[in-house]
Amino acid sequence: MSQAPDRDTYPIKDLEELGRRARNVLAANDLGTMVTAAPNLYPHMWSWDAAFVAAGLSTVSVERALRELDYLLAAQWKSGMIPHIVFSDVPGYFPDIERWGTRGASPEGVQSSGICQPPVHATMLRRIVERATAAGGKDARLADEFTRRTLPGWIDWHAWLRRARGGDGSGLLTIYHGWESGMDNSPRFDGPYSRVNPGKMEPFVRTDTQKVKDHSQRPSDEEYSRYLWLVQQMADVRFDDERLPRVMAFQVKDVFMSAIYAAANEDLAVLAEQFGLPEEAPRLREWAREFRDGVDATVDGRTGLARDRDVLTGEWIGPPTMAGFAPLISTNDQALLDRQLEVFEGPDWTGDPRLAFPLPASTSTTYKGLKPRQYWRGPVWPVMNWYLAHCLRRRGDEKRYRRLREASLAQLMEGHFGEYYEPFTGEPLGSMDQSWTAAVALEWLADPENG
Ligand code: 9WN
Repeated sequence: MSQAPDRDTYPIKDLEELGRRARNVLAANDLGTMVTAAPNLYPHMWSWDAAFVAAGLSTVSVERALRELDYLLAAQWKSGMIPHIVFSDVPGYFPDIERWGTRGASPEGVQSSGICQPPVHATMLRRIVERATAAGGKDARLADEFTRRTLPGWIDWHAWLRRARGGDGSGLLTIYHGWESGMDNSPRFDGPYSRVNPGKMEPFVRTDTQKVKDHSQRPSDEEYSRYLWLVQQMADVRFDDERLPRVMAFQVKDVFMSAIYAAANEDLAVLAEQFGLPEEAPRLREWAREFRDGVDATVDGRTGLARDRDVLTGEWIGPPTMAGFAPLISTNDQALLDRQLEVFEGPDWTGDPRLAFPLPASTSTTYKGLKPRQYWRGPVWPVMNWYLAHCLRRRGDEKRYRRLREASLAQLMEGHFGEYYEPFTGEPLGSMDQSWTAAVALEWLADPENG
């Protein structure tokens, strides 16, 4: 099938059934304190997953959605960093808290990893607040109280990103680990990782490959040894922000994360104005401008795609991955936006007639290094489809939002809520019942007009 079926293709009862199953997935993954990222493979809270999960939860319960964000924010480090994992008591994920060496680094009673993930939180909070405000009554009151109380924490998070990762005037955030991008083994990072040479470290046993039986769907052992080496490098300097630039063997200017940050600063500025901290808005808008410009400046005129940069070699990063569409998230330049949309809908991306559904794959489907079943090297990630569509809709592009919605619903209708999907066959891969996939299904199902 090369065209997404029209909305009318689905009897309303099938859509209701999809929604019922998505709500069940979130309920089953809910430990009460947190909704784990996936039932088996990821039994903890992940930072950007939690933000998307909260948006999905808010279609069911605004109160539960806000609790999710509260739980994440309670793990914020003194520096302002929001860690990428907040650990539950459920065993079975590696690297665990011992391997991270972060015991005591988080607030009392919380255990976390020592790196961050893309800052989608303010954008998702704004989404939840809008939904709650439209609902009125108790939901609106809860959202008002929550936003006023937590705004300083979210602003500290953004200030940390600017200070610790983006204060060099480039308008781009630095990551010290591929995990920070959320797109762990994307071909974007092949060059930088090829220069990471693991030294002496404790042996380790992976748990992910015990859970995902087809190992070709996960990163390789060689990739994992580099991931673990970087964790050790950070632990050796006690995750000290000042020392990381001097010791880390992996340092990349992440263009996708920078665009997310630019957009989230705009959203945070709006929230600050509405909920009692208007004096913060100008500096948030200034960061938005700085990073929007930083992202725009990375675009390769030949391909129309934005690029990451390897800080250690100064080189631009070439492979055509979905990170190249960072300007769709953040740019204000109409000509650039038009060019990006042309590429996005062209034969190397959603216009590839071989696709099961016209959705963006994590790596261009015509790229020679494409691995259609392997994680961030080719599969389609439902959560990214929704996020990009949300950004387009924010610009008023309802037509493209709906197109992506139709294709996404067609993809999700098979009902497993896969972590990612094979682009040509539509087969669900990785973890099943992945929370953020269920969450975005609920978002798609929420009334597209009134959202
Ligand atoms: C490492 C939880 C996370 C997502 C990431 C995704 C994957 C972890 C892993 O799962 O990463 O952080 O163990 O593979 O790449 O985006 O947040 O769903």
